[in-house]
This record gives sequence, structure tokens and C-alpha cells, in this order.
Amino acid sequence: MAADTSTAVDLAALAAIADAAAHHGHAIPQFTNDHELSVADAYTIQSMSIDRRLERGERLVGVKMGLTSRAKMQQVGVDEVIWGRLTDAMRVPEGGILSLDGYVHPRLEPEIAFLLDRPLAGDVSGAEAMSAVGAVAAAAEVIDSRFENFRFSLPDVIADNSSSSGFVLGDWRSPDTPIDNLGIVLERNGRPAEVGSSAAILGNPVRSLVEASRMVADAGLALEAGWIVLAGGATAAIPLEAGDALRVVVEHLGAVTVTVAA
Ligand code: OOG
Ligand code: MG
Repeated sequence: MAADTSTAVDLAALAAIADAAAHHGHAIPQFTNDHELSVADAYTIQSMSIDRRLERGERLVGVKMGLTSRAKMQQVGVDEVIWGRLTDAMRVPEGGILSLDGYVHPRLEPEIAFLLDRPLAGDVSGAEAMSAVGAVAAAAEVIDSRFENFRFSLPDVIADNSSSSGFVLGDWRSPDTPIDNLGIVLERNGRPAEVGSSAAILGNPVRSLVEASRMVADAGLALEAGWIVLAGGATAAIPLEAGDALRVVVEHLGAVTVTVAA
């Protein structure tokens, strides 16, 4: 790696590049090809790039956890849990049509979503985390790395807001619904493309919420009442092609569908 160690990295300039790539849907070289970035630098870039979205009028609506399952870690070759910020503009309506305009090389993965009705911050137990949850739902996430060939290192993907791009939420269910071992099927055009279990998410998706509370606190933030937390994909993500009909079915939680524009 030809890292530039002689001069301080301009984190704001990299944030502007990450934001423009996400905004216009174009691929960029990995930041770590040319810059030595720590994980802390990468979260600063993420925060600064999201600030640019907020300045354009978007609103923070929650966070997504990433790389919380072996399947996801293996698919992208990064084996650390990460998080990213979700804004209202990323919401894709359930049952809606997704245009591929503005994406680089989007993929879709099954998710479980938490809706918080109380704030959560710092180190909490699983029971404390669940007591802040107002509802749970089946969900799907559209991820889209802005890096060429969907290849990145840990600091790259964090700086790129953990590939956040879009999310689809199913109907909210009672937080009393057990979610520790639910069968998950991701269907493409009526056929199963990926099959898994919610147990693949850190052993129990609640652990992902505990991690979210802890990791977000490291950035000086708290999870707020009304926010959504995505627990992370339980299976590998699949590439989206024009005309695809995608459906995520989660046992006891229901299904979400999205169709890619032809
Ligand atoms: C990174 C984002 C990971 C998940 O659920 O694991 C993620 C990526 O795969 O590009 O969203
Ligand atoms: Mg995800």
C-alpha cells in the first residue's frame, strides 16, 4: 500500500469525495490506496459526509449495523463490526419500484429492524436494549459501495457510511416477538437466493443493538427515540439486476418486497 504518511490527511476533502460519489452514484478508488486512515479517521469522514447530506435537508432516522454475521464478513473480506448512519432519503417504500439510477453496483440483503421508543446510550445489557425497543420488523437493505469493484478495507467502508444506500421496512410487530432464531429467506424472482437465520447475527440480533448503543456512544452519540436500527445482514447480499423482484421473508415477522425497475 502506497500510503501517504508525510502529510496530514484532509478528512473533510475525503468526506466531500465520499458524499459526491454516493450522491451521484459514481465509483471512486479506495481511500486507503493513497492515505493511511485509522478507524477513528474513517468515522470522522463518515460523520462529515453525512453532515453534507443533512445540509441538503436530509434527516437522521437511525443507524445500520454491518458485518455482524460470518456470511457478510466473508463476502466482503472485512471481519469487524461496523456501523453507518441512515437518513430519511434512504427509505425505499415497501412494495415499491427501485430505480437503479444513482447506484454504482447495488446489492440487497435481508435485515431485521428495531424501532426504538426510548433512547439508548453506552454500555447496556441485552435486556436493557430490548426495553428501549417499541417494535421489530423484517427489512431489506440496499447496500452500494462507492468503491470500484465493491472492494474496500475496513477504514474505506466506514468512511463510505458502511455502504448504506437504501432500506425497506416491513410491518412493525410487537417487541415481544422472539427474534433470536428466525428463519430468513431472500427470494429473487420467486426462487430462494439466500437462506439463513437471525441467529447468524452475532448469535442474536439483540447483541447487534447492544453493539450499536456502545459503538455510537464512542462517536459521542446516543440512539434516539424514534430511530431505526438495522441489525445487519444474516446472509450474503445479492446483486440487483433490472427487472428483479426481491422478497425477504422472516419467520414470524413477515415479508418485504421491492422490484427493480426494468
Ligand atoms: C458493508 C455493509 C455491511 C451488513 O448488513 O452487514 C452491511 C458492505 O457489505 O458493503 O450492511
Ligand atoms: Mg446491512
